[in-house]
Amino acid sequence: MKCKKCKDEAVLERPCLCNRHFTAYFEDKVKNTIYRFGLISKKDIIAVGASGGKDSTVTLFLLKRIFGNVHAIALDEGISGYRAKTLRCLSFFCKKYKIPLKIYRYKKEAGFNIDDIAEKVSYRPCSACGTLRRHILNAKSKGFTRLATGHNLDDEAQSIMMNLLRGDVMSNAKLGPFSGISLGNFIQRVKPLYLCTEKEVRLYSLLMGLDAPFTECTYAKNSFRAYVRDMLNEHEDKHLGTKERIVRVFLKALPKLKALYRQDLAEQIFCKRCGEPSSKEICQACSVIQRYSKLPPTIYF
Ligand code: Q46
Ligand code: ZN
Ligand code: ZN
Repeated sequence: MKCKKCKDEAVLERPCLCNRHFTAYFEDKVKNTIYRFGLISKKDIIAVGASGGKDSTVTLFLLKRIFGNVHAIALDEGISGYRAKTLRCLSFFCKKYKIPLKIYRYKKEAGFNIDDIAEKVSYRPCSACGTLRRHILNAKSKGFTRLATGHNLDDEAQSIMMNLLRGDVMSNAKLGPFSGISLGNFIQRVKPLYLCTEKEVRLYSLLMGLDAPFTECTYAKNSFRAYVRDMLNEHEDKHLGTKERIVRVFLKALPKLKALYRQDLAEQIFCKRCGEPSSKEICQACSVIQRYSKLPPTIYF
């Protein structure tokens, strides 16, 4: 396979580009996404929700290059055999590129590790884990004007389909490159890799020698997301461009979806326990903390 621009050996089939042209194509795509959707401006104080994985590491790397000043915020959920490794890589990366890094631990912020609750309940801990992640990231992003995440096109196509399959259309109104609820105490979340496929992000990370591990959380196996991901990948193999089409059509419908749910999304009060914005008297994160703190201690025989 030869690059369609210079006839050098191609590193990617679609689009068919060599190392040099792919790198330029990828970086242009990210910059265009930022400018097209107005995700970040020079005045912004940027935090990146980093995990040490390839997506958030590529996001950190490119935002540092484009805007010069970025901070990394990482969470340690307390998942053995997984998070320690990615956080080690992240610390190394941040040191190398002189990016300030703050790590917050669930154990300290919520009082328990995800492993602690996983061994006491028969269901997957992902819902509790995700609720705490959103909550802690929002609470620790005070002082920043943007929270960038590493979500790519594959992630977005999966989220759109997952919400549709659940019949939860309102959650789709919170998606998009400029996502979440841009109100009050919620930090604005942005997704610079929104139009980049997972394959492109992985290749860019490899070509730039970013050394981000491609590991997956132990609890991700057999999850609903993994099911939708496999389904979309299978469809993509047979019908090239499926995921891109889902996201492009979704982007056309998004303004109408946001308008439809504007009222519901705007309704926010402040949690009686933690003071963070919430749609109920006690926010979801505080309810999670309350529920899991009451679990009996594990008895080892
Ligand atoms: S980290 Fe947490 Fe994920 Fe692991 S426990 Fe589930 S939500 S799968 S992205
Ligand atoms: Zn080329
Ligand atoms: Zn709360």
